[in-house]
Amino acid sequence: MLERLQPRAPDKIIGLMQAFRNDPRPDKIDLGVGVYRDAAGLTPVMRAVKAAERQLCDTQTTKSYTALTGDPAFLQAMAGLVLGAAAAPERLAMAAAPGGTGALHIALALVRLASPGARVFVPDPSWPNHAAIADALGLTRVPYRYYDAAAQTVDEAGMLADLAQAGPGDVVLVHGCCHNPTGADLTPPAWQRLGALLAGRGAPLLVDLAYQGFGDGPEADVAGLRAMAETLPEMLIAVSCSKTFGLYRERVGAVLALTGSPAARATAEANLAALNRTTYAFPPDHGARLAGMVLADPDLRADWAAELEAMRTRIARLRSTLAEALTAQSGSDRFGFLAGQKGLFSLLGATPDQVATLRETHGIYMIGDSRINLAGLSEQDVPRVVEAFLKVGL
Ligand code: PLP
Ligand code: TYF
Repeated sequence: MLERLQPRAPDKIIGLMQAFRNDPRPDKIDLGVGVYRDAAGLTPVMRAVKAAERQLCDTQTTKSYTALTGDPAFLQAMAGLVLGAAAAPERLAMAAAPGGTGALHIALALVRLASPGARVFVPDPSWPNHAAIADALGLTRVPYRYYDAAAQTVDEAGMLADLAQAGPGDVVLVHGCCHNPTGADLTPPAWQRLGALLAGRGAPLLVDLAYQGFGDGPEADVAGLRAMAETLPEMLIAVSCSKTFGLYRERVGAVLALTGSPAARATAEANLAALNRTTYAFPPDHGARLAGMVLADPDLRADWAAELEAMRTRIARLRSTLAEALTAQSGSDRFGFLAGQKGLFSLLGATPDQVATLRETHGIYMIGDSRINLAGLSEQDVPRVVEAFLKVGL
């Protein structure tokens, strides 16, 4: 039977990660996979997470099962971090999931249970897993205009025009902040206009929140989604703790589902529990518990917030350093947009040939659509990277 399986193309981002590892050149530069890196090129275990892990190791008395929806303390802490006071707890159904990817899968599976014919409106471009997950669930995908590549900004008029097609039973996927791959985010007034368009349309938002704290800070980065929680009757949020807590391989995430009433909340949560049960039963606990401990302990939380802020400012500094160097060397301001975009990623605007030459000739790795991870740069790499970008004709 298994010989009937069709071959599959590997995930392009994961494939590039492997190609980078296999490249023997000592001066290669990885601007590919989206993980935070410090000045030494490492993706550290955050200090507060390490401290919580030591504490957990010393005090944990059992590893017996938790609940199908995961550790309640973790979920309460995530609701506070993401939504603050913007959502009434009696309307909020929650479940832990393995990473933001697991949360997206469960959130879209919940949509499918509620609305089997749902169309998923996905920004163009977006993180490739959005399409992959919607397809795997058999949901129809509708791309909507999001990025104006010439202007390097959000195409708000195109987005609103396309989303006017969303109707009852559909779902609209948006990035909460630090859009992957463009780094172009909605402004607060654009969020308001999106909310006004969707209110009363019967098509809830599904917010993918994977980079809280990497843009303008942990509160500012969720201002848009909090405004939506106050405006819209229903909303789904798929949260990832991979970047914000540096917990990548532990697989920590959560679905937060804002429902229209307390009765709908109980039913939604029972359905989230059932989806978890049939997929992996209990979601992973170790990393989720660490995130919950960090957020609940004032000292650990303060240290985590300080380290997150240092990560955020390093990314912002690299953005302006690269933009300034490119501006100086090219004698034009065509790279100025890099400084103003948010989070790990921007699209350089290079052709596939230029991307290939940068990889093959210069040892500089980026995704085929010319997405770069700014945190992959070190300050001393900047002159070489700038020279290579201009040499290939950018
Ligand atoms: N959503 C976006 C836009 C991402 O870039 C990522 C990757 O980090 C995720 C969700 C989920 O990541 P993970 O499953 O590792 O938590
Ligand atoms: O976009 C990225 O690089 C990260 C990491 O299937 C990632 O979000 C990439 C691909 C994938 C899972 C995670």
